[in-house]
Amino acid sequence: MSRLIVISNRVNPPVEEGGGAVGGLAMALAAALREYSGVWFGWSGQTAEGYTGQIAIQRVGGVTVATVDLDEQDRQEYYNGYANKTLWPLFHYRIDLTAYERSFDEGYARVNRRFAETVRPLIEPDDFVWVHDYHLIPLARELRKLGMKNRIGFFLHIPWPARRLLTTLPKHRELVEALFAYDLVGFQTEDSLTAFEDYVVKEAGGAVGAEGAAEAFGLRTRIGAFPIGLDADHFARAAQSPEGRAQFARMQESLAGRQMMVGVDRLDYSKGLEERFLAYEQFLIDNPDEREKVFLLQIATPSRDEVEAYQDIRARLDAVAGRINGAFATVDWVPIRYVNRTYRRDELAGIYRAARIGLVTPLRDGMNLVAKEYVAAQDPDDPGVLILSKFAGAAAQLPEALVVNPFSREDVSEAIRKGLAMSREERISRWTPLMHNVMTQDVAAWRDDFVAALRATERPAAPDPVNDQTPIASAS
Ligand code: GDG
Repeated sequence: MSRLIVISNRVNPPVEEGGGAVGGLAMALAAALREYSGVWFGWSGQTAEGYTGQIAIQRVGGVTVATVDLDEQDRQEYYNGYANKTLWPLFHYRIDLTAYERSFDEGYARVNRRFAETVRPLIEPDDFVWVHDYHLIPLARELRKLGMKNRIGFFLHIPWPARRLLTTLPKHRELVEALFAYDLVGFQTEDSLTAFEDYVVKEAGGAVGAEGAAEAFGLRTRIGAFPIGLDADHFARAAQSPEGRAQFARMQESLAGRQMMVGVDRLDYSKGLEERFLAYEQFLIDNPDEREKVFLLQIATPSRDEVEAYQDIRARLDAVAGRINGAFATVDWVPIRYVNRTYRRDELAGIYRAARIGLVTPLRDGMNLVAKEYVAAQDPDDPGVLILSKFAGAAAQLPEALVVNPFSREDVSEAIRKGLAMSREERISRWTPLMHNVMTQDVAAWRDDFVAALRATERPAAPDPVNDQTPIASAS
């Protein structure tokens, strides 16, 4: 069987069963690599003096990983720069935070070229290559330049932005053209897929076909929506594991008869934490009777803290949480428990299970796995209520949640009130289809759908306008 070579910016498979402070991407990829034998290649997270391209190979958590160090300039221009100061904010609709700096463009191109040269010798002719996320959009083009003919797929974990936003990027055409070096380009949602098609047709003068074919720049690729899922069964069991149960019991005890709402996020401006705190404050203002009967546990794991926008959001959250607690707390009640640390995954599962409400209100999110984790961890006989932003990719799959506009304090405040008052019967009837979706559209389904679609692609050179019979139509 052909191997799967996964390439992503960071390589961090979970090191211990149930534990590890890894993100959604890491959990998903480790699950994929255990299924197909293969290699996970990427940056070690370390910097060294000058780029050497020296690969370190290890077995971690049942997965073979191959990592390289970056040099300091690469880290600043590629990782902190183009990836996290340009593409991340732009793709999350924050042009106000987007930096357009030429040195970042150069660093991005350089690291993609270096990655291609370094990983090339690890790849055998019939391997499938699966590249992940916005850090590595030009990678296939660089690999093709080195003569690689393998099938290469790309999956974007974050939203694809609207055409008018994307065109604010000086080199937007080059970025999109690079995607056409892949055989398959996957998005989280139909919404992102449609936004991409809109660019292809209206900006690049290309065309898209009903069967997921896209053509532009004299090149052709296939495109599709592949919503990512959870390692759901595993996560549901984690809530019942000894650590999960212990954490659940600890939370139950600390409730002291109150209801808990929980938020778990990387400390990122896209997650809507400030808006969430303010909406909760609105709830406390609108519902004085509910004060002291409820609290919000917000776990916010520090992230990308070398980037100023992340330092700013952290400082703002400290201030807003402090102000709300100062204004509303009593001698034995604090409205927001704000925690900047990480928990083991099984502990998180126990925390989710103890919460009456899961508050997941990003301003923009590719998918959002926390929403799915909250659902998976619930007690089927007494499940909690998921409040979910309409701007999370997950909202398209989880319509039985209380779907809110995270920019509207009133909307979120109203949903909190409704969630706290919801009968057990209604909670069960909403949770049942949510759980069905989370369990069936899991990470294995995502992986298998993507890999099957990649295997099914045939790599044409450039389209042949005379002999080509594939119907391609303009998108509306
Ligand atoms: C990107 C896209 C897309 C958080 N705190 C702790 C902890 N976490 C874990 C959560 C969850 C993961 O981090 C976060 O995943 P998300 O999906 O919410 O968000 P991103 O990190 O922004 O991921 C996103 C995802 O890629 C996958 O495609 O869904 O839209 O932005 O799993 O549980 N985990 C542990 N301790 C913590 O304290 N163990």
